[in-house]
Amino acid sequence: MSWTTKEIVDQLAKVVEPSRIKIGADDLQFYGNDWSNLSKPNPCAIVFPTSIKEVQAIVGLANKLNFPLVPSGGRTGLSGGALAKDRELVVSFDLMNKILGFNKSDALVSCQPGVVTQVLKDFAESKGLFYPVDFASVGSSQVGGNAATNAGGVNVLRYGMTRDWIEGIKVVTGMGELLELNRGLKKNATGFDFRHLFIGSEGTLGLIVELVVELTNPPKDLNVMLMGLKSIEHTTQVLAVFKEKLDLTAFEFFSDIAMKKVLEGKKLRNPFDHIFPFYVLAEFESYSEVQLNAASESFERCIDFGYAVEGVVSQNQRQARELWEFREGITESIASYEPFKSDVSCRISQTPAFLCNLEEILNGFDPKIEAVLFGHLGDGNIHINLLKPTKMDSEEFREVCKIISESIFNLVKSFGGSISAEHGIGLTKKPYLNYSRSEVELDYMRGVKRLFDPNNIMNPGKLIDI
Ligand code: 2HG
Ligand code: ZN
Repeated sequence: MSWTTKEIVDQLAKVVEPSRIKIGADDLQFYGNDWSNLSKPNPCAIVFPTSIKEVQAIVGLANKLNFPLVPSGGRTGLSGGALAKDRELVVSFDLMNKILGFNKSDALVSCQPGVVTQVLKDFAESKGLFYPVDFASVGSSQVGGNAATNAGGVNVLRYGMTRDWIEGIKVVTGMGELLELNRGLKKNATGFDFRHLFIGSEGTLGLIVELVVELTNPPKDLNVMLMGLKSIEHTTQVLAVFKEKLDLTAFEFFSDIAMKKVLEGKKLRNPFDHIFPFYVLAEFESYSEVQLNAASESFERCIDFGYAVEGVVSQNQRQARELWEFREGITESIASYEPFKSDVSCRISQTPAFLCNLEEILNGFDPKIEAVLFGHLGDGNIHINLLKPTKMDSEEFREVCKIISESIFNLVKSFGGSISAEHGIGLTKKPYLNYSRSEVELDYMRGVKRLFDPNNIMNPGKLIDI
């Protein structure tokens, strides 16, 4: 980029109030980074637009002067998708954070991209409705970022991913045009649905500037059951038994190391007398005796078949939240180990075989590197976090992890799975995209990128190069 920061800021100040352009070192560090903490952020400036017109003007300038943009929401991503490391201009949506409208009979809410996920969830609740996409970072992630990354989380088994709740979006393309896609329509058979190209595109095609989000009825009386198991294959067997009789809202699993780290990190009390090799957490609605009976019958069957050894079930909402802490506290509890993260998926029916192969692969590597397995088993999504041994140098650790993760990706490929179930490709998975997408598909992806962003100013270097 041949332009200096001053030149860019001077031009920007003609289209956005100067007080909404930041170049202080702390701001550059803060807004230029995401939770991947992959490398040192180095943006040229941060701009905070307040309207679609301003976003279009910023994109217009970026095209004219040829400087790259990085869209920025809550920056809770784990793949470096929102990392600005090459003097990009960060476009933060923090100030475009309004709920714009709500229609009860459509159950649709229109909002700006900077609305924090929890705010949308609370808004839905205030209307007697429910926004079902849920994950640990809902308190800071933003709806625009969720759409750009097609965020998943713990309720996908029942409710699907973010994509399934977006009934319309307005986007500013890489060329600065405004597209209004699908306009909240439930049915629309008019050809290519561009909305779905932008959802999950990680900001590489354009900027999402408004959304129409669908809400639904809230689930009733959620109950949570946590079970201790002897082996990895039992996790999927318990899932099969529970799915037969219950409409599950979540089905999660985690390993003994995960449990140990959470007990330590969160100072929680072990609900069992000892540590089991694996745990599963099942969440289900229990609005009548029927579901409660089905849950206890399923549990008893699991005990009889030897799939589960012990279990505890929540008696009220507080206990349900406490049981969730064992699962939701994992990421935070292992953060200090510089975890090397994988986030893979395969078909649900193939998870038993996949997990057994995965265990074999992991057993073949340095036992000093602890592998924490957990994830959303009910939708086939497995998180693998490799932990850095205290005595190992960070550089060496990352090199070993790359070798391990290539073996994992080969396994994923052999199962026709995905190298990123929900965290996205960003920078971290970009070199491996061909493990999940064919060369022909990648060519078409490049073609789509060129179509919407011919000057390659939209989050360049992420997801795919053109
Ligand atoms: C979760 O499921 C998140 O808790 C984070 O997707 C997973 O830390 C991870 O690898
Ligand atoms: Zn997850």
